[in-house]
Amino acid sequence: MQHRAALPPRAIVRAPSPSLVHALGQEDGVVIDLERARAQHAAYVAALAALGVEIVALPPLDAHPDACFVEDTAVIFGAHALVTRPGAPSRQGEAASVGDALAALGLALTVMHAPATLDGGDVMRVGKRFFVGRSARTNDAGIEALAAFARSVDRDASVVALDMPADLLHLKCDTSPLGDDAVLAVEGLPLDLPPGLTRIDVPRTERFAANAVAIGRQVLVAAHHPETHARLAAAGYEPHPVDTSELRKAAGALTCLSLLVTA
Ligand code: CIR
Repeated sequence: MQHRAALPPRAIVRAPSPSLVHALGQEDGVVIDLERARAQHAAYVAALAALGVEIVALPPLDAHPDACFVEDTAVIFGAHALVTRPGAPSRQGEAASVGDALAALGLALTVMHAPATLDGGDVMRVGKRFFVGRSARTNDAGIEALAAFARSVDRDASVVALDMPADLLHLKCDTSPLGDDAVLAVEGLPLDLPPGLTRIDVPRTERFAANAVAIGRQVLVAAHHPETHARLAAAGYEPHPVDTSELRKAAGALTCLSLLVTA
């Protein structure tokens, strides 16, 4: 029997367009420096590539100021993808082209329809368990659509919904997976983890660093959060600090800038 060689991880990304300066989530008086945001995005993509990730770069979408935050437009589970209907109406036109890119990579697509809404930033998968935030962006119909998708791919998949406080955009602002057997989570976040999973707590003072991107034991993590870097290193991970401070002005963190395909 012939075995297909394992593919390297791939990441869908999309550079910010000039309209990023109109992105959602900016606080009054804060101004995004577009050139700096572009440079930080490019450095983030370069950091992924340096870890052996193949980059699939989609063209910027000037009609959609938030389009660089590709994570919100799909949930990937093995060789399957759920193309979401993002909760912000201005973002719903972003998803189709991401779906096309995922299909071109060989993933089987399921497409979410109204009235469901769900942002990928609200979904954290650890192995076969999906944690999903019920938030201003993700509604009950979206959670049901996620559960149906997950169980259609693997009947043992489970979905745990968590109510997000009004001041938290997405679940993954406070927690993110480190592969299939560990999570990074801000101290005090209640997460019912399956037995055997490791939890690495992030101090409240470094909350932004709870959102990190793991490629095996290598972890892209927010720069200037030394205690989190130290805790990752102590747990056997290699932290790679990246600075995305301009994208943070639009409520973006690290996971939101890519969609990882590993199957
Ligand atoms: C938004 O409000 O939709 C964007 N400005 C930020 C999205 C961040 N997405 C994510 O963390 N998954």
